[in-house]
Amino acid sequence: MTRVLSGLLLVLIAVRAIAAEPVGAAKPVPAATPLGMVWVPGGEFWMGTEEPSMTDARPVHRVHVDGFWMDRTEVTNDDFARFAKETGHVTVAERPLDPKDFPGVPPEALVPGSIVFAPPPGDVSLANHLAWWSYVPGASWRQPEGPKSDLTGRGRHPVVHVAWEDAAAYCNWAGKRLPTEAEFERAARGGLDRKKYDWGDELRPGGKPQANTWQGRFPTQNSAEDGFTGTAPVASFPPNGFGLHDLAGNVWEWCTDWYRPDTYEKDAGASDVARNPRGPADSFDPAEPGIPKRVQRGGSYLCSDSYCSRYVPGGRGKGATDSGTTHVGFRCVRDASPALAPAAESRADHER
Ligand SMILES: [Ca+2]
Ligand SMILES: [Cu+2]
Repeated sequence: MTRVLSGLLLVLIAVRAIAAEPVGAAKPVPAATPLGMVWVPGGEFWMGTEEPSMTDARPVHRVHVDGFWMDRTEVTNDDFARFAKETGHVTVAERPLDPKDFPGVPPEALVPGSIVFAPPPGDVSLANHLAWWSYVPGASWRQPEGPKSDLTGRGRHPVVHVAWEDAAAYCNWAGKRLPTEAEFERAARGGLDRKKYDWGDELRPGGKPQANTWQGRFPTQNSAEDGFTGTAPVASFPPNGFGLHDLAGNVWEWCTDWYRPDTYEKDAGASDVARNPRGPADSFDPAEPGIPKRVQRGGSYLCSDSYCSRYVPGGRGKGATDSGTTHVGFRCVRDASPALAPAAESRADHER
């Protein structure tokens, strides 16, 4: 049951801020804005975090990304429903399971489904993520908690239970693509430099929660001080400096890059500034070798400072490409067409 186990990797990690320094100057916004998208100016920034426990996000290194358009919010259930209706797309979680992929599992047990979060009845070891994740037959984006659930009242919530290829297919249909990991972090930082959070150094400025995460004792007590125990309708929280919502918390978001823990080391060693990095050529997660994984970013409503604080802008996540869960979604980006590209971003800058 690789699909079940491979989506379960959440690592206990905390983060600390590091000293600030100015980032590359913001570029002007092109005139014609695609519907529902926001311009993320190209430039250089410090990518990663020096947090010692977050070994795969080190070292902090210089990265340049070209400007691009990004969806202002995560893709919603309403959005995804339009796509599924128009294209007939059947998500990975809805497809029959191939017995070849699950040797030793009896055929009657091969029921399509997905991985659902369920708080355990009592305290459990935070090392045992199987205590709060379970494979639920029939769970999919249409029925996020299984056959007895549906999307009533959740049209504006982010779509969940999407595998990487479902997300990529949606973006392709929309004339867009998934972001690279570097693009996601550039966007998440909102023009700020090496801040602890997407919005600054303070978790709750003025006492106001800035993202949908977990308050209370994970995974048994969710006090929902931010107003939400599960996913929240997109844009329920203030936008960051670029006008983008929920790049921290709510749901993890798929990126294009393959996941490897040594990507940053290699990028940092190869040049002073990594330009438009697209990730390694293949995937390797020492915790689950042999399971191809892509990067996920932004953390989710299950992130808490006591368990997993990888919703911070430098934090990295990963997921088996064929697995979605109750807290994995996505959004799309689009390249600037040459006609729309800001004049200030010169050819020379692009091609260096
Ligand atoms: Ca919450
Ligand atoms: Cu987390």
